[in-house]
Amino acid sequence: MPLETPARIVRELTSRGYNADREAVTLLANAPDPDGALNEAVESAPEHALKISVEHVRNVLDSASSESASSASSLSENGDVSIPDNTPFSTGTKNTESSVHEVTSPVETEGSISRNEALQSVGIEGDVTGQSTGTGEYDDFVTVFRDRFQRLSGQLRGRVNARPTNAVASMPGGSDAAMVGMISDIRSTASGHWLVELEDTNGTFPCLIMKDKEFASVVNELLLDETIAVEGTLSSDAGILFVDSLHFPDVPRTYKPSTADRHVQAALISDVHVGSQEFMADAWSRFTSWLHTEEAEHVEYLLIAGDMVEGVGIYPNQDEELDIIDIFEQYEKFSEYLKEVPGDMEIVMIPGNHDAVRLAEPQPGFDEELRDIMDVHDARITGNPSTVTVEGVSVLMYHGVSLDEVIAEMPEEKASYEEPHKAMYQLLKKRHVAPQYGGHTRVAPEEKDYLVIDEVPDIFHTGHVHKLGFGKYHNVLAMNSGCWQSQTDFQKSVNINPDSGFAPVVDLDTLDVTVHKFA
Ligand code: D5M
Ligand code: FE
Ligand code: ZN
Repeated sequence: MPLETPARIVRELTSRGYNADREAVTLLANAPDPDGALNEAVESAPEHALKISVEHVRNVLDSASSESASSASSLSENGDVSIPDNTPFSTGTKNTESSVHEVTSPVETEGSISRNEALQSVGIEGDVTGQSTGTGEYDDFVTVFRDRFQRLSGQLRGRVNARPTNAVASMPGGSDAAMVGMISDIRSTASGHWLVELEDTNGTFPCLIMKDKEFASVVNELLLDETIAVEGTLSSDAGILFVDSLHFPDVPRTYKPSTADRHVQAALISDVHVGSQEFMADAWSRFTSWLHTEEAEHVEYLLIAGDMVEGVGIYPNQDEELDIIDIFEQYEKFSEYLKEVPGDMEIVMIPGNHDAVRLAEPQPGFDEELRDIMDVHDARITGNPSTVTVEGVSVLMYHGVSLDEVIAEMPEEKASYEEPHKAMYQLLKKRHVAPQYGGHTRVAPEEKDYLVIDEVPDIFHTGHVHKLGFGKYHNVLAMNSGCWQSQTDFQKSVNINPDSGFAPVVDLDTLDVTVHKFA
């Protein structure tokens, strides 16, 4: 009897329009006649069933064992299975808490495994879907900036004895003073010092950071529009503040992340790009078949941080690399791939810049038409960004378009494509997922700024730059999750080497990471 790979069974079921419990797939795979059992399970499934359940398969198997059914084995054309290679290897990602292993061939599953769906819990906050009020008028921009400033300055005010810019302007020359403001300009002076203009709701005030100050190197991490606090001494005419210290809203160093009460794991992925010629279907199927194995039994959550599909008209000449040119067909295909994920896992997904929602952030979750296409798995669909609380662990999910900008603006050691998690640290430090306005990242004005990081998350999950990198920033796990698309022509032309086919898995009880490679 050949061993059947669960992946092949899942694919067969998927092609016939069914999703299946992992346990059901395992039972089918281990049946004496898997094809016969699968055929019978499908034929006897209730008319409107979307999912083949484990009870259903048991019934089929029970009756088969008494009748001794048999049928031609159309499923066993590549029925050989090999054990995953657990040899650790390096991906260049430095993190002592992580281990990496490679799964390059279909994986075997033994016995039945099922996840206890009753223990799973997912909560969502900060989702703009259905809440968007912005009309794009000038007033909306004023409102959203005021909201941003109020909330971020609130985080800083307790730490310095700040006064409004107009009050500082009327203080006697030489006084000590502190201010909280948004950066409206950064210039270097003729003598190599830095002039940073801060703006609050009362006006603006120029602040000078001397090049020989210990903290002067912090200037290269400042972005326009971010909110900071400064302390220093006023010039004799009270026209400028000489800065002695500078503060970001930041994450407290002593932040204690919450963890789950049981051993349960979440796979964090992004940038699937179905519809692109470079979408790695084989790696994806190896991943989803692995999810059906015992080794993945604790992986109960799958978080997808945007770019489900390749989309159309996203970048110039993108159409030359499209495998599927119709956007709806891309989502239909994506949902086929989603069906391969065990039915007893919870999926949460947000859109990215390739998805068919508005490009400006915050991006609402998919509309009804796309939800209908993707409802094969009861996935939770929420906006970009959103805070998703999984068994008590809060995960800030954000696609990551602003990372390109942070990486472009900052020196290599502070943010780079090789270490995308460091660019994420900058966003945590600024407590805003897209601090700089008017650049690459399009921002839609709303009544409140959904892009402010009000509460410190336990995990920060982004994608977009197609590089895998993770690390801890003040105990917050920052994870940028790679992609499922091999190098595109554009990426070749600019020397971007994507990390494709990786699934980082986080232990929600410890926040430790294991990276699994499927390509
Ligand atoms: O983009 C993946 C990464 O590649 C992200 O860092 C942007 C960059 N990228 C990809 N294509 C282009 C083009 N055509 N212009 C500029 N930057 C690009 P993603 O949007 O997730 O595919
Ligand atoms: Fe992408
Ligand atoms: Zn993207």
